[in-house]
Amino acid sequence: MRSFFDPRQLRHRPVSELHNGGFTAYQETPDRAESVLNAIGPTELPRDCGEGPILAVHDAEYIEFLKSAHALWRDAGRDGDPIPYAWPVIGRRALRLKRIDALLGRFSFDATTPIAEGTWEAAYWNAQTAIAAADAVLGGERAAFALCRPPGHHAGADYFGGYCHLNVAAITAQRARDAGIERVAILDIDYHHGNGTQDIFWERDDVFYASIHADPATDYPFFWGHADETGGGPGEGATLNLPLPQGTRLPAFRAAQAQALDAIRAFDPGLLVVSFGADTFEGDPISHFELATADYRALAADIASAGLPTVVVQEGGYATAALGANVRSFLSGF
Ligand code: SP5
Ligand code: ZN
Repeated sequence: MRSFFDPRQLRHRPVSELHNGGFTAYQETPDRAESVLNAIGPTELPRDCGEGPILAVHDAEYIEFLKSAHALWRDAGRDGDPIPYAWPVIGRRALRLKRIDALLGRFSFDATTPIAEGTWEAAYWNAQTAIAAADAVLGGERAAFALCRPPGHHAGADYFGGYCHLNVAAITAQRARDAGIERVAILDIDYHHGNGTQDIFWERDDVFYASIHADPATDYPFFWGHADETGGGPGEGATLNLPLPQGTRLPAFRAAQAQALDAIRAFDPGLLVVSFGADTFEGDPISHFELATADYRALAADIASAGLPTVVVQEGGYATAALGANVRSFLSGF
């Protein structure tokens, strides 16, 4: 399978994150990408398609913020990495505040995702990597893999969080729409619900979003991903949430995925985007499902049997030493 990656994706290197009330080493490390690269063999560099495909999903003021946040933080005399701490939850008035701390709150939904010096550059090339995989499939490949890092599915049109800045699955889906594919489906099998992807396509009937994830009653991101969230307005019925309990193993996961694939087949998309997180792995340090390395091949084989042109984008997976083997197992199922 053709795979894409750009080494500039490694330039996002926050030092620490707020976790369970203290600061711990940042989990979403550049080593994750190295683990995958070592396991899957050579990847292709993306070409530079510019900001157009990013702005087809994300708000222009949010992109300007991402580019400038780290410099504004330094201008304010700060060390370390920018982390938000106050949010405009009540009323969310469209105040055009300039102070970096206000901007950080305006454009985020959690405090776990610092913006480091190289974050914009990494996010930009991360998006180009996804676009390159999309273009390969739009050009006739049966399937392609984008080694996306940082991940994307928690990022909304105008917010970051959950280790994500640009929503690579959404950018991929929109790229296909703009190339003339009438209906696109996204299957999200990261351990966490992809709240950003759901928000972006909530009211749309041209992009179907199906997610299998840990029950948000017990797991991050808590406020999205419950089974009764099915889309709004014209998008009613084009969102499918299948939360599962902690401790889930292959049989229950596979059954949920079969249900999602049935719904996707009924939607009859011209292209499938898979948000693949390997944080469902039994050895994952922050998650609580019990999938084994060989299980990923079985899950991918089920997805492949849907017979749809497919773009796989990497999302989470924090058991770094095993990540490469888990991704290789998944890709082998195609
Ligand atoms: C893309 C992705 O996988 N993002 C995940 C972001 C998760 N951030 C918060 C996780 C909080 C986990 N709490 C774990 C408690 C472990 N005992
Ligand atoms: Zn995750």
